[in-house]
Amino acid sequence: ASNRLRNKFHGCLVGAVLGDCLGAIFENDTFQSIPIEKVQKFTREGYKKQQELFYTDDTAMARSIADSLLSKNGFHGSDMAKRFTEEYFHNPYRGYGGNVPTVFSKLRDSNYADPEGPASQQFDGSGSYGNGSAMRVAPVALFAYHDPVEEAQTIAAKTSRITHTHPDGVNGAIMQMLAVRESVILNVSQGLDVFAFLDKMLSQLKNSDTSMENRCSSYVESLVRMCRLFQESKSINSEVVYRTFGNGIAAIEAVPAALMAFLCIACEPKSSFMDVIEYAISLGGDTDTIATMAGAIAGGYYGCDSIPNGWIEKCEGTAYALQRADNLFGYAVQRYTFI
Ligand code: F2R
Ligand code: MG
Ligand code: MG
Ligand code: MG
Repeated sequence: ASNRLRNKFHGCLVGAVLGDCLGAIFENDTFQSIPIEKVQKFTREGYKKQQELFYTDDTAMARSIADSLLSKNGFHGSDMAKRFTEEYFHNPYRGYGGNVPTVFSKLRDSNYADPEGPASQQFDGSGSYGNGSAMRVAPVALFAYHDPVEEAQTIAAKTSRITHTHPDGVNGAIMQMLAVRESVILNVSQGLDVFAFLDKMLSQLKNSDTSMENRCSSYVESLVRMCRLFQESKSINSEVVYRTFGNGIAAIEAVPAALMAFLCIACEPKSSFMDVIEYAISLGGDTDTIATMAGAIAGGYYGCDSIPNGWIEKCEGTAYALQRADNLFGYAVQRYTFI
């Protein structure tokens, strides 16, 4: 059982990196311009001709989250803010969102004294609703794996507020963390019960401290829509997903799109990690971010053994992801025995 869980931790973080690196190739392509066949031409053969596929801000920030949680044995706002910022100034060319660099500059200028302050000033005080805090949250699900779900939700919210304080940003990070957590809990050999998955997410979102945000209703609404779509048909094509949820940079579009990519594929009798990534990319739009989130969920579900070696070898940062997944596994196990 312990090896199975370790394999799922590996799959989760490596899956996130692969979704980012492969998805980045198609970033901003429209839904119509990338049918699944075009995606597969690259993900099955075309990628082999590339020397390396590079990760973007999604992975850069996820690494800072894992590093900070592990080094501080928990959430530490100033430390995490410093790591995000130093990583950004070390390499600002990872395709960061349009406005988030302002947060990094202000954090650095104020010596990280108020980790949520600069983010709360974004967009005239409404905060960012971009998907930038959901895209990087997977390590939180692993770090707090053996903690009560409320604790995991609180940490996810705190990591979000360093850059994204808008309720849709914060709740998007919580929703993505919950999806990753559940995928790691589930046993792939038992098959996926989509309705049980969605019911659990619904009750956790409703009962969580997201109610403080007063806007979790947007995501609750998305989950209810997912239930309805699956009630109508078990096989949902990508056009329905794209038209219902969108594929944009707003968390309220990208987070549900990523979860749907996982659910639509994983509920099929024969499915794989590769199918989830390809489906996620074929949605178009913010492909690196939709695929990194779908990749974290799918990797946590199927485990690292199910991930193509060719992809792992070509993508930048997979060795680091494996190492950090091991560290998080060690931490979670140690906490479990302590609890
Ligand atoms: N940005 C990209 N991809 C484009 C790459 C362009 C790059 N500069 C280049 O050409 O090299 N990808 C990455 O950005 C997304 C995550 O963004 P994040 O961290 O959420 O950024 P930000 O700036 O906070 O928000 C993004 C945009 O959303 C709109 N927005 C957000 N909140 C808003 C609000 N309250 N009111 C109005 N607009 C709001 C703004 O347009 C922001 O610029 C990921 O896709 C990552 O891969
Ligand atoms: Mg990116
Ligand atoms: Mg398409
Ligand atoms: Mg993106």
